[in-house]
This record gives sequence, structure tokens and C-alpha cells, in this order.
Amino acid sequence: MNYQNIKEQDRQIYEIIKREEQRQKEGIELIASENYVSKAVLEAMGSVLTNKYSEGYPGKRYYGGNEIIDQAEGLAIERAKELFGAEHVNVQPLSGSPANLAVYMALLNPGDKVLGFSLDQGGHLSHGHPLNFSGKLYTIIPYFAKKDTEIIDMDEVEEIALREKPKMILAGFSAYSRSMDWKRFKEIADKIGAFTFADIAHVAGLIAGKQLESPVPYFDVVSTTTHKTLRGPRGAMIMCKEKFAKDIDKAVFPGVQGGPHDHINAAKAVAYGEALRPEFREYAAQIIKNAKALSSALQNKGYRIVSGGTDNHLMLVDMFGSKQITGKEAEKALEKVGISINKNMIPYDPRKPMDPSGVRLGTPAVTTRGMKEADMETVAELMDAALINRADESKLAEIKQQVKEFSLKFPVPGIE
Ligand code: DSN
Repeated sequence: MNYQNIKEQDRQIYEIIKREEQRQKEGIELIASENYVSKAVLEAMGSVLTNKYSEGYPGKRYYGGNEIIDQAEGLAIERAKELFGAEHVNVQPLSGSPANLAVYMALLNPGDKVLGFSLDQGGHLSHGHPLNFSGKLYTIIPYFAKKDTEIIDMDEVEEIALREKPKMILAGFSAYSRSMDWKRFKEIADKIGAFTFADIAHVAGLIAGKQLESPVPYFDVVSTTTHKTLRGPRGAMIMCKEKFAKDIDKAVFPGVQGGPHDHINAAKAVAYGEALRPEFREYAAQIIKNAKALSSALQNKGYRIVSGGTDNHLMLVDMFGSKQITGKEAEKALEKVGISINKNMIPYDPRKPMDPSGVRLGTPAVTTRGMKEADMETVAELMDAALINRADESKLAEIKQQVKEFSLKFPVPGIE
């Protein structure tokens, strides 16, 4: 990507892209939901496929001239089916929340009860936040992590499900570091005749890379974004059992969306092709090894990791509980040295969402750059140094230089 045309035509945007390239190269990216796509994925996103309108589905479009677009969308669908063993796939959702909206619309009526993981413990906005469509349109019954273990207790989930009889059970998260017991969720749902919906946005790449168990064989419907561990373009998809295929497709289009983004769907096909290669399994395995190494390195420095560790790509650090640094302070101090993370609530957090006790860290992006377990020790040292010296601007400037020198040893795909 040399951006020659933008450079000549629009200097302001060119400079912004260049500055962001520099930030990505010189910093350490620990935001659990971020990653770096390949050059091939970037090229597909930047292709002329963006010029087309193709409302409808392959073979049944509302616009002419879609015979080639049909092939691109068809490839994305076939590859996703192969990757996840799904019966039916819709690759058109523009992002995670619209995908989830389509699932609710396909399976429920407004007012219906949904059992979902409590938002302040790791659930997602679209799993029932009061200001989100999910919280406004549906009756959300939360389940929680246990206070002592900070792990979801499936007996408690069962108890709540039997009592509340929701029409749908939603299993998924954006800040939970433990494996989900998909099979048990399905068994519980079957006892009350509830639909099962898994949102695997965070762990889709780890499932595709065969490192974590998949809900696809058990669940009625599974949604995911495509840009996190799956390392594709910004977007989403829905997988489901054949019997829900028509309802899901109708809910995506015309229910929620109009024209699909065909350049993005082609980029999804490219990313799924990458994820089908054996190297992707190694990548997924290394993400988890790195997360475990980072978690242990921080524990050795006295940071408390929520639930005592991680099974996946992310961890929550109880900054306030272990170091009396708030999540907001930590995010700011680390930003000053070029380490990107996000503040996050921890289960039973005594503090407020805008300045919670915790931070969330993840290893998908640093693993894409080729970092290994030993590098996680260095990352933990740099983080610790920045946090200790958070009030000392000149020390922070020194640490920023160290972060830069360390980061530049690891190339970012798509940036020269
Ligand atoms: N915003 C994403 C995350 O950071 O987890 C979830 O959609």
C-alpha cells in the first residue's frame, strides 16, 4: 500500500494515514479486540468491488450485474462453512451489533426474555445494555460470574434459566478470559425449549484455529465479528442450523440492512482462506501461549489477574485492587508510552464504568507481529515501568523510546 494517489489528491488524509501507520509500528497493541490484517485482506478491502450494489443473496439479487459478486460472496460462504463446520452462513452483516440485532429479530418478538452474561462482568452492549436496542426491545435476564472464582457457574445459569424460562440463551462476551461450556448451555436451553445463541466475536479465530471448543455443533445460531482474533476485515457473519437459515437471511436483509459491502465480503473470503491454512492453527495457539505468559509475568510483578489467569487471548487486570491505580489512570499512563489497552470493569467492581478498577489486555495483535512468550516478559516490564513512573513525564518519555525500539523489531503487515 503506497497511497500514492491519496498523497497527490488529499494531503490531509494521507498525513493521517501515515501518522497512524507510525503509531501502529512504534507502539504495542494490547487491545484484546484489535489485530493487523494481511496485505491481501487490505487489498480486497481497497478493491473496485466497493462500487457494486447487490441487495439480496447470490443468485437472487435486486440489481443486475452481480454474477461476479455472487462468486465472491459464494466463496466467503463456502470457506466459512469449511472453517467452522456450519450448516448455513450469512456473511453480509456489516458489524457485530447489526449481526446480533438480526439474530434477535429472527428468533424473538419484542419483549421476549433473553438470558445473557451480565454486561458489567464481561457481556457486550448488544447483550442487553439499557441504551442498546437489545436492552430497549427485549427483557434481559443476566447471569453472573461467581464472586469468589470470577468464573461463570453453570449450575447457577441453570437455576436462573429454569426459574425465568427465557426464550433465548445468549452465551458470549467481550471481556471474559475463561472457556465457555457450550455443551452445558445447550443442555440447559433444551430443558426449557430456549433458542441458543453464541456470540464468539472475541474467540472466533481461536475456534477456527482449533484451540478452543466451538459452539457451532451445538448452538442454533452463532454470530461473530470478523476483525478480532479471526484477523479479517471489520465486519461480521452469522452461522446457523439449516432450519433457521431463511429467518436469519430475512432478518439481515431486508430486516436490518440494505446493500452488502461486497469489497468487505471479498476480504472476509480472503481472511477465511488464510484461516484455513495450517499456519493459522499455530498463530491461534501462540495467541493463547502469549496471553498465559503475559498474565504470569504480570502476576509475578504483583498484579492481580481476574479469575487467576486466562484460557484465551485476553485477561482482566485488577489494577485498583492490586496496585491502587484506577483503570483510567493505567490506560492514560500506558498511552503516554505507546502501549494501547482499555480500561474495563471487573466482576463486582466497586468503581464506575468511566473509571473502573480494571484494564483489559489481549495478545492477538502482538502475536501477529511475531512476538513470543519471552517478549511478553518484556511487555510486562515496560507496562510495569510506565505504571510505576506514571507521574514522571521525563521517565515516561524514556520508556516510550524503549517501547518504540522494542516494537520496531516486529513488522506490522501492510506497513513498510
Ligand atoms: N468493542 C469490542 C471490544 O472491544 O470487545 C466489542 O464489540
